[in-house]
Amino acid sequence: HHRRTLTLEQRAARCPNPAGRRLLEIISRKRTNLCISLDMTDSAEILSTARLVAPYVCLFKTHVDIVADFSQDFVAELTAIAEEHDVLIFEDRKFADIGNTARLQYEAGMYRIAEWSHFTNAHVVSGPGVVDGLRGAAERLGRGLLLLAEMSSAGSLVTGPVTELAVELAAREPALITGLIAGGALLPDTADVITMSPGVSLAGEDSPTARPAAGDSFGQQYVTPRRAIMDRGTDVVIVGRAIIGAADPVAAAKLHQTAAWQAYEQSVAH
Ligand code: 6AU
Repeated sequence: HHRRTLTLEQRAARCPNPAGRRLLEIISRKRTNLCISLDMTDSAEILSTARLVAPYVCLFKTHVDIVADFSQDFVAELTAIAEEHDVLIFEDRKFADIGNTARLQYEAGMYRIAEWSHFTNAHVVSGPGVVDGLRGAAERLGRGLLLLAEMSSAGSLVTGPVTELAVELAAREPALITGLIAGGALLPDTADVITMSPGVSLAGEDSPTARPAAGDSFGQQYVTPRRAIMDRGTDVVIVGRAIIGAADPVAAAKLHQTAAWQAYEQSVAH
């Protein structure tokens, strides 16, 4: 089992990034380390699902470029739901260009991601300049950056030197790079970096009970919250279709929250 040395409260108190600190406080207060991936294309559907699952999650993850009827009113509404329920927002934009283009994509265009998203993520395949492109708005607005250090999809090339660069940048500057997207912890909890893992489902490949749905037809691969959190040491599990595609999304959210929180608590108990 992965070893944690700090409590959530200790991690929150020393977290050098404002969005990261708020997230750790929410996780501890609401007893949930579940991030819901709201991968739906209709804004009304996203908002109604967000309202239903809000009590059970710490983070709403969006892909605004798949929303057919995107508007700033949609963002305002999602923000209101998030504030009412003590949830933060993570736009899963996966910036990957040169720094200057990433800067414009983050701050401008019709989405204006930096204005409303507490967290966003970036690939480091183009080198560390992408972080410098995102830095200005992130520091001005107190946002947190998450770097992709590993991916959940089969055949991923986010490995080796790409993983190493993401880990090195996060370890060097946790005040800006508040987290890593990875299958498990790549740094000790004293590094002040929050790990978030996608590719999680109660029907993951190691599920003892569910008939394993170990992936989808596009190369996605799933493990259970328990494996991601207890065995691999991740902090936050990102769950999409196992909740939003369930017959009863609220029941599925509760089940994933409970499993993920129990796994977290067991991995801090000494
Ligand atoms: O639970 P799912 O498979 O329905 O959705 C997983 C979500 C999707 C992906 O775009 C995202 O997680 N994701 C990411 C992220 C969060 O950056 C990285 C990755 O390696 N795999 C992955 O699935 O919205």
